[in-house]
Amino acid sequence: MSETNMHQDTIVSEDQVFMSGFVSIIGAPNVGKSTLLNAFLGQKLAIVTPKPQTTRNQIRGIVTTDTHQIVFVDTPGLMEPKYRLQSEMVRTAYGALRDADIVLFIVDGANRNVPIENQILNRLQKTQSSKKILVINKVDLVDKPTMLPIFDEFSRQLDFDEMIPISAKTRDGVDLLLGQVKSLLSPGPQFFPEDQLSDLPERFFISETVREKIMLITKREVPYSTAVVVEEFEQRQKRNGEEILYIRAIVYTEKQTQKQIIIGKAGKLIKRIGELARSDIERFLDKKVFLELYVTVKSDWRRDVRKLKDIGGLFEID
Ligand SMILES: Nc1nc2c(ncn2[C@@H]2O[C@H](COP(=O)(O)OP(=O)(O)OP(=O)(O)O)[C@@H](O)[C@H]2O)c(=O)[nH]1
Ligand SMILES: [Mg+2]
Repeated sequence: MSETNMHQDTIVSEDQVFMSGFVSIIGAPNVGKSTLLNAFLGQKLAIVTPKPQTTRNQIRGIVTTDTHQIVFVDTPGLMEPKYRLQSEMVRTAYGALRDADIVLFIVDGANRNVPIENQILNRLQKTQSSKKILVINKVDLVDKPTMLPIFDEFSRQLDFDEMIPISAKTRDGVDLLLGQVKSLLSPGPQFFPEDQLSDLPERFFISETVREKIMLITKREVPYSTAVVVEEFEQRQKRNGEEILYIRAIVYTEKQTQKQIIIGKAGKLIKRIGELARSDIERFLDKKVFLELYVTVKSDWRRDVRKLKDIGGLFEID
């Protein structure tokens, strides 16, 4: 905590100082990081699918009360990168360690990924400035006693501030974990207004929602070769005076065959993707939405830095 920050601390009452901090959620792909972010927020902010490598960016979700503000940072799953998009995802994930006051290291208790876990432990051993919590997730899928050796194993490798078994899906242990996070916070300022849920623009959540539906519906390489960019986003008035949010989004694929798969026979699949996404977007924004989707090919965009910059989302690539 810097001197300047200390001066901005808000006194909540005579004996209570406002507490705040950045809490990064890291782990291997598919361990439940985004599910946990959503569980903390009590609403869906980050997309979730059963497929690994769903999240591609840092996604900040903010929890504010009278006494504290926690900025949770969801990150892409860590892996051995094979192409540029993946190496940007890894960079993005480890980048979230830099500013973290607390790190939540999430491990899937039902499906271990030891090589990546060891790599993360290695990084955490060098990240001395942040507090660390080991979170074993998906305990709804395993017998609790089988967790004990896992905690033992990790505690021998790193001195965690806390260790906890949870189920992000059923919320079992999530409030306990939130309590642990709060108890590790330091005095600090309120970084964001109290009613702000995230610092990302609405168009990011719109494109992510479309991408989620594509990831859920398509198979093999298609989910990984797809990116979505919102091109137009404007409030319009229909002839009957009704307000509607008009959204035009482009779905990028790498190959003509992938484009055909996403469009589907007689445009059936893209229609279904559009319907599912529209209903989620309407719920998220609490507005009536008209969503128009176009599918186009941008060959090898995942491997091409320039193309990645244009359509890869929020990466800052140099
Ligand atoms: N049974 C069970 N499933 C869970 C739990 N938490 C998450 N899942 C499921 O695990 C899958 C992956 O969840 P995500 O939240 O997308 O995982 P992630 O770590 O964000 O994955 P990436 O973004 O790909 O790195 C989804 O099918 C979730 O429903 C849990 O506590 N129990
Ligand atoms: Mg995720």
